[in-house]
Amino acid sequence: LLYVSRLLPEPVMATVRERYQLLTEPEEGPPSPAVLRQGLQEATAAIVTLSERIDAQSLSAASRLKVVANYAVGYNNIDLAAARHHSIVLTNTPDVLTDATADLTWALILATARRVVEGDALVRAGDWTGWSATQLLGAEVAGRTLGIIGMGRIGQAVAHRAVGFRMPVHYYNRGTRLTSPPGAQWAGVSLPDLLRDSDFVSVHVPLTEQTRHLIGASELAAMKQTAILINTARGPIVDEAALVDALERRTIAGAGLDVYEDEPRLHPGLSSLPHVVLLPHLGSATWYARVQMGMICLRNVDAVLAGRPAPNPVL
Ligand code: 8YV
Repeated sequence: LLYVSRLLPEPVMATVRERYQLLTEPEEGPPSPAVLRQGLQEATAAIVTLSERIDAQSLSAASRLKVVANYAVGYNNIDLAAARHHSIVLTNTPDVLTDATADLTWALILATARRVVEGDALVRAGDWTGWSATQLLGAEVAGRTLGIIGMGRIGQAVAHRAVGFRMPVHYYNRGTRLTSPPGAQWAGVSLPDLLRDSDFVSVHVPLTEQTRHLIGASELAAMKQTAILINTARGPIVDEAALVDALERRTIAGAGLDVYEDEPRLHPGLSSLPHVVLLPHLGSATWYARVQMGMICLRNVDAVLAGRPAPNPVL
């Protein structure tokens, strides 16, 4: 018996239905807490999304559950220690969403720097009165310094794309030093140096107790007044109240956000700022990535239920 917490793209659902008996028919929106609890309690395998909070209590009641396949690369929605304690295998969906998320990061870099959304709104509203030498001037992107916080799979994919823009990449990483690929200029630096020198600061670390509010008031204050902050990782890595304050006081020039501290709730003030671009957590939202994420979940469920090791365990 398989529990799928939400409706996934049709090719995934078709494969799910071919191979498994579904515990309940998933819906487009979030499951009610009762349905989620029951799903975890009765199923032998579950596919859940990042928006489903899987806590110690629900895992301790999940006596039949062998595997939770998280339909995401991040897994901050799941109590890892509890899963480990109950010997429930937890898996994620790495790699297939790396390019999609890196592309979206660049969409936000370009959209914020070049005021794409403001321009679109102006034209749509019928307020464009003609070309002007001073209208909607933005920031230069090519040749500027790109700061990347977290050089894992997605951070590196963002850095690779900087070559075409002739942008030196300053990265802050806990791990080992990386060698620059041909044509690129990558330099490992400290976080204060990265914040001081970067024209674009992009966040690519997972959400953990160590990274919560990694970017707070003092980090924002350390950024250039002309700098733009991009977050396609996790909302709580940035102190949103401090970010709104910095944007209101114009101590930084703008922000491109795909993730928020308390999704889908927006911090008051954020939506009225003209120099931010706000997306509804679309990082992996391509057909390719979202279908492959589902197929990876199924591969992991298949393996664990057949007594084989999961291909993408996070525990
Ligand atoms: C998902 C994500 O869209 O993979 C992740 O960690 O944030 C996104 O790919 C989302 O988490 C759906 O579960």
